[in-house]
Amino acid sequence: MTASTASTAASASATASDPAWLPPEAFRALGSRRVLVHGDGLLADTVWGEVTAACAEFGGEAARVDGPDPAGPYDLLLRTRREHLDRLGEEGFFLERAGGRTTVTAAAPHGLLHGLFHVVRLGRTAFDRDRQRQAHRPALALRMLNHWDNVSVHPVMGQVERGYAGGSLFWRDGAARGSRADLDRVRAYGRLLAAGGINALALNNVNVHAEEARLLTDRLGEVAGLARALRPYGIRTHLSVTFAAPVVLGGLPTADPLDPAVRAWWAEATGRVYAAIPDFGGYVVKADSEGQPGPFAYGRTHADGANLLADALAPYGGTVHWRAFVYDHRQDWRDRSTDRARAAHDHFTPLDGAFRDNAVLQVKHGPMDFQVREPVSSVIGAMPATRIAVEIQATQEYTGQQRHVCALAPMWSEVLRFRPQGEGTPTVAELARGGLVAVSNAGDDPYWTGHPLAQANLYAVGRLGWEPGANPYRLLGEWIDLTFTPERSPEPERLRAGVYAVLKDSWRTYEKYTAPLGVGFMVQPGHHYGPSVDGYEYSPWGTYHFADRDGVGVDRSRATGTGYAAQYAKPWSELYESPDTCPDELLLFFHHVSYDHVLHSGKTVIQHIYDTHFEGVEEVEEARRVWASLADLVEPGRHARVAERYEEQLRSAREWRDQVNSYFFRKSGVPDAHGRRIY
Ligand code: GCW
Repeated sequence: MTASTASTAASASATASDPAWLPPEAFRALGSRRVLVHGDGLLADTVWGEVTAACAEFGGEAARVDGPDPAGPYDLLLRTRREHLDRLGEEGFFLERAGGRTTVTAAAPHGLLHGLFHVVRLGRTAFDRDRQRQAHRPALALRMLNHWDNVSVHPVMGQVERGYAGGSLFWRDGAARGSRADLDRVRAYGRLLAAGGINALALNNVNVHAEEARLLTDRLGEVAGLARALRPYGIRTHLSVTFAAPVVLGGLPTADPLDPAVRAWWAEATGRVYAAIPDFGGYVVKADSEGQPGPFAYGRTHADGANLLADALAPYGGTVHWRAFVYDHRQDWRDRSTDRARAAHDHFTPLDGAFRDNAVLQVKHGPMDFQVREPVSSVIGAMPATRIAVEIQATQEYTGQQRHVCALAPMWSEVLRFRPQGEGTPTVAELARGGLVAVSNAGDDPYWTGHPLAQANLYAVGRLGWEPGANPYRLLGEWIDLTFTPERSPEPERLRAGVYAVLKDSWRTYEKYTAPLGVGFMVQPGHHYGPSVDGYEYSPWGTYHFADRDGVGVDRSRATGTGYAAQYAKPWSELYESPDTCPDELLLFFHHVSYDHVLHSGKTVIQHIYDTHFEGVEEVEEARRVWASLADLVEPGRHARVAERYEEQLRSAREWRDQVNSYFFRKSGVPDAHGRRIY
């Protein structure tokens, strides 16, 4: 046994950014013990760095050992044993405790890293009682973030498309961040993501502009530099690419996926990527969607397109994530037969079985576009022979843009536990063999996410990908315990309960004061913040609510509507088909009903609209009050930032309430049963 005791070690999180869910304090239980680390390679070095830093901080002792079963006194052993690979995979680990010793056994260093962070999450409880050996393995092999970052500031979208947390973590002034401090921050970001369970990240926007296209070729060095900063925490780097790359970068006359010169171009370009980044993850592609080029221009299918890239990546074990977000964004609002909700299903289900194994179809969780309430996309259960990845949106484009508190884990959890074929059949998480993908909500803001409480969403992505059946409220509690370390607070319970109270129902609160009963949109066009009930009503985007003096909602039934309800398997197709059985929260997504239609709740639609909008604002007022009451327990900077955002949330929620209520009062002429103020 070779041992070296930690004396000084640079803190792995040395950065100006907020420590988020990895404050030094979270390492106290581990760092005050005798810890042995066994394992070789980059990620084992990372584990060793974490352990030595923690021990230096809290007075423990760290030693790195050659053999997996050292003698001598220790409290925690973190070891790798290759023979468990079948059972644990690269990322899994066993945890056990006996005879006063806690042992993490992984088959590979990546598993060791996850095991380390698991011990951090457990804190003292990792050391206070015996535990039988328990295996931990991620349910979804790929847990990925997509950054919608541009290299430069885009004139309309800013640097990060739909970004609410400052500029990009990866680029500044048109060049990849390369200073020591910048790369430290990228590394710290990778560290946070790894501690939440993320293992992959696409660096750039799926809307690929000219500069970003070149990341694939002459700007590849920038990608390699960023990949180097993320690699020590087990985050594999992916790139969004343009389908037109052979034309715009290669000078070919066509990007036709069946053209041999095009295929050769992709093979060569991909070879160069792997020469520079041997563990490169693969490509993300938005094709034939909102103006991005794609295979339709050549009369080819999306399977042809995806397979072209899959074939180029296959020799290196890479994957293409091909997005299913394909719809007509230049539709005529007068045309009632075209339904955007149907589009992905109509385009892609006929192609089931036609995609290569390393071509993953990345499907947004709902059929429209990340609204606060949508049904689960019918595509997810309809393509058994295709590897599906489910895409969720951590960046709060339609859920308050990180000025409003909206903890999304409860919504994502509903999606992941939904069973597209009904009781007794696989869940969405089980069907998502291609992984869970989230659009990141992080940027170069010191709190990473603009709103400090939006960190909870970033945290939940990887945790739910790892364990989709986890209770999302437990994950909120876990995030609070790590971030706020209440056990170090003079009043742990008041702190924990207060933060929990403002997060717990925040998604439903947001739903209450915005678009009702699943109808969606009603946001201001373009930037999508704040109410505009008719903002998209006569637009080409396919997002309508059809309110008139008698009623509201979109008829998507088979019998009289667009037929979207029939794209589901039973029992959902039947349940959604009739307003009598359709769940209240999705009623206006699937049906156009009169204002006096009575919901299962016993309320009329119009009274439900009034009630929820008044309640939603009251809930924000209450949350703001609770947050204010925590001023003495929360670090002042963080407290002030959240308090300030509550002012805006409340202003905006009142605006939503008054516009939505007034709009429907004016359309329907039905007064509020409780005589409250409507304008
Ligand atoms: O939600 C919409 C956004 C676009 C985005 C698009 C997509 C990256 O408004 O900004 O483009 O979805 O998912 O491709």
